[in-house]
Amino acid sequence: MDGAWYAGWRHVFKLDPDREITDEALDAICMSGTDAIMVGGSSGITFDNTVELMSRIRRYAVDCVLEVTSLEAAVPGFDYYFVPLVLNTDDAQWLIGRQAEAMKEFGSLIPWDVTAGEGYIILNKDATAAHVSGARTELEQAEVIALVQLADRLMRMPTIYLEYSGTFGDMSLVRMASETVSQARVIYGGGIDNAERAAEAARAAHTVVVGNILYSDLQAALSTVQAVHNTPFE
Ligand code: 1GP
Repeated sequence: MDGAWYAGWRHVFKLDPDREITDEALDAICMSGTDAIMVGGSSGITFDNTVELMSRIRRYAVDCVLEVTSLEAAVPGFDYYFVPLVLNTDDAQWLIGRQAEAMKEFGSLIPWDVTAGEGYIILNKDATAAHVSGARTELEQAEVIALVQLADRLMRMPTIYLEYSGTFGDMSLVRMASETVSQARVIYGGGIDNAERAAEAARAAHTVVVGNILYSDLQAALSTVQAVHNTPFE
């Protein structure tokens, strides 16, 4: 993980191409001091809305990464790419099938030096991503840690994303995951809606992702940047 393009990212804002964001709000987000903007979402993602959002973010110097969840919306021009593999689904298309399809289609065009896999573990049963991918979210702690070990040690995944989108997760589990990994970076996302929660997540995970609150309380969202940057990973 040392030296990788995502290795220094502590705070990331996640923007959904399928949701409206004003120029003023986008300016504040891109100038906030966040380490990167991730573009991604679980529904309504198209080539056109992804290109549109990318070109607006590209006016700023901030790093911009696309989380690629559909072949149609694999847009060139981002700084970096994350490819999620859903580890807690029984539906193999979300673990490896769609990704294999993408390799078949675009393998020779993929910029490998700026592309990294995400071992995705979805832990909120109400998250759209859980519905879409058929994720088994009701996992015991030991089962989650087993997946983390598998992703880190056996698959050598560079990042492992504990996804609680829409709800604040179990920080003791996130901490345990971060303590378990030998080389992967643990990314946490879900339900961060104020500076206190951001700091709590920053103590437990290597990278903290803030999404939804950008659309409902921009000031609260912006306050998470400093909170994360002022909090050491323990
Ligand atoms: C979503 O993990 C991110 O993919 C962030 O979650 O939208 O709940 O902040 P929230």
